[in-house]
Amino acid sequence: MPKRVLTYGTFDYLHIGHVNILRRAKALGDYLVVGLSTDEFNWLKHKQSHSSFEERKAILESIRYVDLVIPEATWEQKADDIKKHSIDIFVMGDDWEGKFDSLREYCEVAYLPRTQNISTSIIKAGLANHI
Ligand code: C2G
Repeated sequence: MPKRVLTYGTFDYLHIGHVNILRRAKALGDYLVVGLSTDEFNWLKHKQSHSSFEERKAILESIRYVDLVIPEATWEQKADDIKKHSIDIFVMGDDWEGKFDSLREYCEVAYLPRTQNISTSIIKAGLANHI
C-alpha cells in the first residue's frame, strides 16, 4: 500500500537542510505532500521570506522528492490536510520535536534530526557580509 507523507515549512533560500528533510521524508513513503507557508502565514510565524510563495512553490515543485505542494495558511489546517490527502506519516525537523504529537490521532508523526550548520539566517548573514 503506497505510503503518503506530509511536511510543512517556509523553505526560503532553499538549502541542503531543506533538501535533506525532503529527501528523508520521501524515503519514508511513496508520495510527499509539502504544505508551503504562504507569505501571510509567514507573518504569523514572525518570518518574512525573501522569495514569494509562488517562487518558493516553483522551486519546491522542481525537486524530485516533492509530489504535491499545498498552501499552509494556518496552524490549524494540519489535521484537515492529513485527512484530505490520506496522509500516513507527518514529518518535521526535530526543532519541532513534540509540538505536533496530537496529530498521532490521525497518522504517524516523525521528527527527523535537523541538518547542522545551515539555516536561512546563516545564509542571510553570509550574504550581508558580501554586500
Ligand atoms: N530543517 C532542517 N535542517 C535545517 C533547517 C531546516 O531539517 N538546517 C527543516 C525544518 O526542521 C523543517 C523544514 O526544514 O522541518 C522547513 O524548515 P523552515 O522552512 O524553517 O520551516 P519552519 O519555519 O520550521 O515551518 O507548521 C510548520 C511550519 O510551517 C514549519
